[in-house]
Amino acid sequence: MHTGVIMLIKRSPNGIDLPYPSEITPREIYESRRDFIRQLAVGSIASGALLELAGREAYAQTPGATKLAAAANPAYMLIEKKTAYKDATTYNNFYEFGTDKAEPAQNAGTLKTRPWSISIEGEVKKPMTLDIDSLMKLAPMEERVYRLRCVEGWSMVIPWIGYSLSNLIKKAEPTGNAKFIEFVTLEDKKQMPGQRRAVLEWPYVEGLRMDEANHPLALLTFGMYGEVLPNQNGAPVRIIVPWKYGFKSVKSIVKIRFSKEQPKTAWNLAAANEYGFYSNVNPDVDHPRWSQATERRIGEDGIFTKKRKTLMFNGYNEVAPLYAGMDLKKFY
Ligand SMILES: Nc1nc2c(c(=O)[nH]1)N[C@H]1C(S)=C(S)[C@@H](COP(=O)(O)O)O[C@H]1N2
Ligand SMILES: [Mo]
Repeated sequence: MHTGVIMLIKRSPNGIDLPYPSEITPREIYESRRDFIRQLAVGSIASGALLELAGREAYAQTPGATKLAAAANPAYMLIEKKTAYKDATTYNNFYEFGTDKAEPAQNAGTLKTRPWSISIEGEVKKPMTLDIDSLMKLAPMEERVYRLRCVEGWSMVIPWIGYSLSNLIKKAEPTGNAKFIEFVTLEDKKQMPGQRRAVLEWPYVEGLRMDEANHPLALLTFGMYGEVLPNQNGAPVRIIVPWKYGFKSVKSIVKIRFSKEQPKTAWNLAAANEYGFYSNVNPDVDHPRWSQATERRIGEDGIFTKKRKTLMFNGYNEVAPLYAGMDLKKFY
């Protein structure tokens, strides 16, 4: 599905930047639309994409929020209608600010995202503490439109901003013993009032196998919709692992630890029979209490709206080789 779009959008000299609306002249818009309609006519592109081309719409969000410049990476621009900014920032799971979907947006104002540093520890040749602003300069920022599928059965389509996590891993120089990587959220009851209740073991922890973490899709994420992350979405830095259920995408990270052993994970600690370490999106493996075969796209909640089929690996088939020979019913 991606190739069609790449063909019709003007390439910049480095071959990867898509133009921002402000850089597109009316004539280019006209011509690309014409090409696009031709593509539609030959049936090589999904019709929903037409809405998208009409402009990478000017994102209108939080008044006064810090903009975050990024070049769109065409290899990762999912062609689906993006979730409304309002929905993506008011319907959240971030238990550190409450278990209700509306609470993170209401309560996350107490989170202080500057100064902020991340420590890189464990099986690395270069353990270090990185200030958030230097971390943001480690690699060029890219915009990538990913689908996020929550284990609860809903999904969103969000334009994230960040760079492949592999850039940071490379800088840390993992030792030969580093087989896994663990991510730890901030723990501070003052800033995160939800941590006063023992709904999960704090701090929230998650982990990936080293080869998963090094997959180019795994995104160290600093922004969304053209701006820095709102607090409720995991400011100032989180990961997005789009082929896994949303809970693997840890928010507000303060520590990244490389290890020999598979790390513990917050949801596995809470309910091991329901949430495994891998947690790949998989329509064929039901949650013990509900089916995972379909999903509700946030923003499409009419009474007559049909649910969408959930795709294996959330549609990111390129990760399949990571699990070759593994029984994904066993390693759920
Ligand atoms: N620290 C932390 N990270 C977290 C969570 C959380 O409760 N705490 N919730 C997870 C879940 S269940 C989902 S679906 C996604 C939601 O991300 P979003 O609010 O940006 O859509 O964040 C994940 N990351
Ligand atoms: Mo989730």
